[in-house]
Amino acid sequence: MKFVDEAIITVQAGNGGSGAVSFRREKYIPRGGPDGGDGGDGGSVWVEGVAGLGTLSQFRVQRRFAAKNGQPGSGRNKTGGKGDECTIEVPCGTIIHDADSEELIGQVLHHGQRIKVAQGGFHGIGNARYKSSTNRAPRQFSPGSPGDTRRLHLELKLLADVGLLGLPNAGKSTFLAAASSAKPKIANYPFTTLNPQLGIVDFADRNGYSIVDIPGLIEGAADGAGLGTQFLRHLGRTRVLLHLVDASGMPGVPSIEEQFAVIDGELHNYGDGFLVGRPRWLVCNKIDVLDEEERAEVMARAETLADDVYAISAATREGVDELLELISRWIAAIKADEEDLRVAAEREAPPSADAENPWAESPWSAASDANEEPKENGPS
Ligand SMILES: Nc1nc2c(ncn2[C@@H]2O[C@H](COP(=O)(O)OP(=O)(O)OP(=O)(O)O)[C@@H](O)[C@H]2O)c(=O)[nH]1
Ligand SMILES: [Mg+2]
Repeated sequence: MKFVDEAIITVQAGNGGSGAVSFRREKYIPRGGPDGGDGGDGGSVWVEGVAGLGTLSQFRVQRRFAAKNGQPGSGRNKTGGKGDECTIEVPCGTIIHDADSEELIGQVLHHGQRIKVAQGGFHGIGNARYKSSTNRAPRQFSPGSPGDTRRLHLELKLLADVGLLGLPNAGKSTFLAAASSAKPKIANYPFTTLNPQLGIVDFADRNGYSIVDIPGLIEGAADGAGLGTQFLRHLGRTRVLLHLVDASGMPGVPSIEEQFAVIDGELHNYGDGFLVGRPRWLVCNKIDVLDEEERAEVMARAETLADDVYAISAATREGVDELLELISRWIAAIKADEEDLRVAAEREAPPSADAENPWAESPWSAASDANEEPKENGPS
């Protein structure tokens, strides 16, 4: 199964309706003036975020989207009707580029956010409006202008603060279920999780954060083995990665050192290794099956692998709340640092000083607001 979180689609806005050439013809009024009405505007194409959607796979089936043309004007000064808009629903986290120029068109971050991706054509003018003192019977009119047609490259990046990494069966989905109200599928076989899942960790007294669970990685994933590394892109903007290992030591389960090395190797092979430098905490899971002595031994070994090491049982929730608490503080501290950097950069004047801030170019910084059309002003 190939997970589709990229798609190329073609969008076509409606053409503007032509203006009409017409003259009043009524009994007893022999030479009525011009009464050709204007055309209607062509419909535009919009992309809109919808919270319930999780993939771009629908664009494997439908790749062309068109809004309707405006109607031509007609006699008796009748204006043509506007062409209907076309709205394309996408998951939140969809980035839109022009597929040909590679220009960034915008990012759909919130439910209900709308971005215009193809402008409908402007209406043509009917001959009634060309009437002047020197030309009382104009035959001029203008045709409507054509609507935009463009190819769009859509790319989905889930928005998450925390990313889960690990071999199949490490217990990532069990952890997500313990940490949030998400209900991922959990089973004792590899590749239970086939699509990324998002869960929100809620706190009564402060902001929560989101966790993304991706399918397990295996050796060679960077070269396409298993479900490959196509999901690693979702980890690209997280603030901390939790690398889960199965520490149960059960028969058939590789040692934590082996598990760690496989994932570490794949991170090095993915892209230009950009995930390697990310904050990554090692989480030894399934400690419920270990006694005190075994736990101490596993943790001593884990500490030789990583700086930040935790022990949990996702199944019994032991250690889970403590870990969630630490993550909350970590994220709060990073956000405070980002804010300091932003303020300092602003004080030192040139806006380009933002380059200091690693999150400045993040697609999730609020930079896309210019593209955001308030829904009330959107077409009905
Ligand atoms: N004893 C014990 N079993 C656990 C624990 N956490 C998960 N398991 C079991 O380990 C198996 C795999 O759990 P999942 O959460 O599906 O693992 P995963 O990492 O999401 O696996 P994939 O989706 O296949 O990559 C299931 O049978 C879980 O019940 C734990 O803390 N203790
Ligand atoms: Mg899973």
